[in-house]
Amino acid sequence: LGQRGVVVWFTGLSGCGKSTIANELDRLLIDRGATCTLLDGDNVRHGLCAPPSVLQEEHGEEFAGRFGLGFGPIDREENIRRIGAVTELFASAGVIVLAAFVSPYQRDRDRVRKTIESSGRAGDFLEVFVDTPLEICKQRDPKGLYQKAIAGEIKNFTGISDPYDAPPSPEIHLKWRKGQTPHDQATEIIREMEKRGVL
Ligand code: GGZ
Repeated sequence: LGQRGVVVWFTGLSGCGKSTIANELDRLLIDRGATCTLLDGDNVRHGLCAPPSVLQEEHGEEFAGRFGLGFGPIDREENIRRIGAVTELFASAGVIVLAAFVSPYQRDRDRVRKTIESSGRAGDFLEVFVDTPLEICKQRDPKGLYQKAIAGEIKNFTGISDPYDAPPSPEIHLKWRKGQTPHDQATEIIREMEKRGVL
């Protein structure tokens, strides 16, 4: 029997640990011989959803304006829609997709869930809420973005000047605990995947 395609969708504030946990999970899954892929802001925002510089030079500002995405509400919606479509393609090819995006709006996450589940893949969308308190994310502030957002230099910043809808019923709820490592959290996800029979 081939591997089952599944979408593990991480959501949470900037700095909550989504990408770190997803990277750790990716490593653990590869060790088990799984075929998986990881999508996050670092690769997608600079590729699929970036104002493409080469085409921008060729076609002028209009191109970036029409197809490059920022962080306004409609841009985020389109960002998540594109990513959702890509995760569906991977899942239907039997790949385990790890998607780590702030994805702050419940409506957008639900739409991705529907996209996956309505293509005959009930149970193949696992929403992982990386529930790290805003105060901790602010303290970490690895890129100095919170500081800038608080100073008003970045607009529409999730948790500061833009809302975050906490998922009411995620498949996996990773509550922050002092001293817990990304490895512990990734292991918790593996256990839950096994329990649900997707691994
Ligand atoms: C939230 C922002 C913003 C604003 C730039 N709001 O911690 P990071 O840096 O590496 O992760 C954040 C990333 C968010 O991109 P996503 O594609 O995940 O967002 S969404 O799902 O909402 O479309 C952060 C950085 O980009 N960043 N500006 N205004 N995060």
